[in-house]
Amino acid sequence: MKRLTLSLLLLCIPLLGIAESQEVVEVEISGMFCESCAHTIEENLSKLHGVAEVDVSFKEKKGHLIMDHDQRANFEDIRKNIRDKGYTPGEIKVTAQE
Ligand SMILES: [Cu+2]
Repeated sequence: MKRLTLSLLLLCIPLLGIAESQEVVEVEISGMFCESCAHTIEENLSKLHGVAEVDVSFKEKKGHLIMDHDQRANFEDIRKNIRDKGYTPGEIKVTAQE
């Protein structure tokens, strides 16, 4: 029983590590005129290397990217990815190291 508890603890340590080191990036996006624009950008951003999750809000005119464990966002790649779909990226900032 004691051994099982220890194994569980050891399993949890790397999981906590992942949770702490995930970077969240916020990017302003202009040029969207409907929900489907947001969806298009979202899909394209999700193809970027190291991106775990993407959420683009048409209302907020912003996108949020959660990076994979130990991956840092490349702002230039994000800008290029958005421009490739015909939209205009604005300010990009890291909002959290989750
Ligand atoms: Cu649209």
